[in-house]
Amino acid sequence: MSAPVAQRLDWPTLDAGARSAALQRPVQAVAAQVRDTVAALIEEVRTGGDPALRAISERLDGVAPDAFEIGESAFDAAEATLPAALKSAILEAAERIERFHRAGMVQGYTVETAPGVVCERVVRAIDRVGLYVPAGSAPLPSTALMLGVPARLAGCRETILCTPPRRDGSADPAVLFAARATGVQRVFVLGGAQAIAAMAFGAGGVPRCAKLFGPGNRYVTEAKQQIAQAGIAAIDMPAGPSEVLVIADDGADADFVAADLLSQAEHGPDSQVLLLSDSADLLDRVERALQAQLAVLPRADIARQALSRSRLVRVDTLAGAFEISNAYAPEHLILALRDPRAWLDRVVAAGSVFLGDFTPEALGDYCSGTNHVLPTNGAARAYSGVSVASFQNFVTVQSASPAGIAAIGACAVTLAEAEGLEAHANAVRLRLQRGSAPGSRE
Ligand code: HSO
Ligand code: ZN
Repeated sequence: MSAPVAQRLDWPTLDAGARSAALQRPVQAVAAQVRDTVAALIEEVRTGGDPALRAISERLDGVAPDAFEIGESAFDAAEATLPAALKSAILEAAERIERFHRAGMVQGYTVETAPGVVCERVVRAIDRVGLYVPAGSAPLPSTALMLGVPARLAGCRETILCTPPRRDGSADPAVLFAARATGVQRVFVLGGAQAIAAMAFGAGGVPRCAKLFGPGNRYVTEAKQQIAQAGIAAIDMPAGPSEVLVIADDGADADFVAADLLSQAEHGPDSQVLLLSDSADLLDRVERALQAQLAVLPRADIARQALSRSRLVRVDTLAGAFEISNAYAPEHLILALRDPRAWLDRVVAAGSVFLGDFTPEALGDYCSGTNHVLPTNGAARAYSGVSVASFQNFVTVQSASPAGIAAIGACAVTLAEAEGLEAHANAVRLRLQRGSAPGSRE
């Protein structure tokens, strides 16, 4: 038997310390070096503008194009190089993503909370948004769909997309095709922390964006974090490496489970993979299936590194597995269970849940309709995945008639007096007096 691919743990025998260690994400030593490098890049773009951006691209990506922006003819050329099957898959996926996201759109609403007092909430699109689509070891046209479709549904006036250059300075053609299919207006070949800074400040022809979206490597993630902390632009969510937690019972198909674990592990060496099962036999079978599938996986090297820090855990009961999962709050949760829907109520914290043997995460990654930009690193405890609402602001509106303020003014005055805020009380009293004066309008 070959060396184990992942750590095996027996939950009931672990003490509290070992349990919490088992649920640790791989240490994301946002090394001081990453923090400092990113801070320096952001500062360079902020103060140096276009020439700085060009110099950084040359230094880090080895290319400094005359213009970062993709022109119409480059879109056409990209489209011409793509196989027809890929183009129709992109369009097919976009359609289902649109259908699902459209159904979840939030409408404005109006309530008369007292006679003459009307309160409303209206929905407004964020004016200009910036999307980041990674293209490191694998270009991700699917990410262009996951961000571009809801941005269009939200009605954003302008949607900008940045994606890193390939060696020859061009952008990935499938990313360009997906961007154009979703209606993204402008695409720039610009990667890394410098792309985030360009969208945040406006540089290199990239206009300044109010909110930035999308996954990326440590530098991109750190740049988004720093930009958000400094209040320069908003971001979709704090992000980290991709992760999956699978809860499987004895009836699960070990080949399916192994394939799901590997599809997460192949994303990057820092991907996090967890399997919980009440069946030691299933864990054995999955381990064998992992070995077999790894032997022929093109990205086996990456997957092995991720798996070496991942865990296959035997638990006493499936109910216990859900407690562990909720504590961990995975980005993706796969329930490889005989009656998965019956367990769904137990899920409190997860980015996206996949029910049953025939629902691999890969469907959600690409084309079932849900979004794949999801909270990682435990953020699923309090954050949700990207939706149309992520691209909108919700503005409340109210109007009171003289009768309206007469109906609720006393309430405001009492509360203002209790808080010792006399100007507040006065603002209401003045209207109450004026409103009750002879000749005042109802
Ligand atoms: N699983 C990734 C998304 C992705 N997978 C894109 C394939 N392409 C993070 O949720
Ligand atoms: Zn994936």
